Amino acid sequence: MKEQLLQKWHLHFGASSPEVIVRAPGRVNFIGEHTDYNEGWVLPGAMSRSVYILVSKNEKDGHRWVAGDLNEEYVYDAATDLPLWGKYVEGTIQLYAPQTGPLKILISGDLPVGAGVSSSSSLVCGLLYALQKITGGKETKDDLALFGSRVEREIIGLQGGIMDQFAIMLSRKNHVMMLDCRTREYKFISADLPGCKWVLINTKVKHKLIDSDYNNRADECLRAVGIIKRLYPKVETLRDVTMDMLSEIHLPELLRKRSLFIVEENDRVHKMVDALKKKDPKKAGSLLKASHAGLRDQYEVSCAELDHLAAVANKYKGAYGARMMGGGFGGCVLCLVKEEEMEEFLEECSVSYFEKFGFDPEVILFDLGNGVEYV
Ligand code: GAF
Repeated sequence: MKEQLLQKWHLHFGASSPEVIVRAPGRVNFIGEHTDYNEGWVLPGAMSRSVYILVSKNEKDGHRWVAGDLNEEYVYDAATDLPLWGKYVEGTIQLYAPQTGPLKILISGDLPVGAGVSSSSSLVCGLLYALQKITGGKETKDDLALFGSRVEREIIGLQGGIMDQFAIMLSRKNHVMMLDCRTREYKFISADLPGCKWVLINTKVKHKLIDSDYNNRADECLRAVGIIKRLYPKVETLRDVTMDMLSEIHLPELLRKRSLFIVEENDRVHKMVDALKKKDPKKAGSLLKASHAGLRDQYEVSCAELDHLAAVANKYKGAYGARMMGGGFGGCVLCLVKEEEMEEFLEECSVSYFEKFGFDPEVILFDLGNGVEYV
């Protein structure tokens, strides 16, 4: 991989080598969806598939940024009308290292974009890690993850949480991270279940969360908290809400559904940790199924393609369970499958998907890897 990256770099920037090369993985999330911006719990990990970011100072020639896989190159000045990836680059530099001079940047890798595996946060976190090396910054990876989440909120305008950035920065090979999004404490748990494999199937329905209903969901959660607070003043976010509180309070139906999903999804994170510790794939699978049903019916962030794949997977005898993953409105389904059934399972899902929608989904096999690192 490094050789290929350097070749691309030399093609665009000539003979000199980059000062730093960073690998920033994609994020998978086993369970705990949309709970992060409600200060709840999540259970993500880092994928083996990654974005690579190569950076050097470029005092002489000004900013030159290249998205290698898109064949897009920008000689940047503030008036340039940037595509979304360029806005992430610009925002990260402005927020973390506004005094750094012009940079040569090459972005490349094998992480699908718009598939719900957090490619934009991988870009931001990878760039932060590279900029830290170039500027000699001393922040911890936790601090950098918080910078990453600020880019999303303050520059791009997505009211997201901290899950993706913590997973991308801090993950540990073969483990998932149980992260408390209020206290920011985390611990690692082995995600190995005997005789099983986790796999992603990408609907190829691309989503840009900023153009979706994502921010409306964050807003609905805040509105629900506003009402719940009248009876329970100590409630700060939906993390503090219990089933008993919900049964006592009269919320408008829409807000009741959203709140119920978050309360139940938080509970499922704890139950999934327990299932992983007990090496219980049946329990893990039933939690995935329940999570998908909630995301579809209560939180309403799924789509026909995700629902179809999840339904086929959840009916398949050799699969324990499946659910849509990430922000929603497109992207991937995460499935837990018996190892010896994997081939047939993927065939069945692909054929059925093609019959219904007229194009093939993409199978994404992955291992759980480490967080950002220098290459
Ligand atoms: C996106 C956001 F960026 C995360 O913060 C999280 O809310 C996720 O959607 C849904 O769980 O990836």
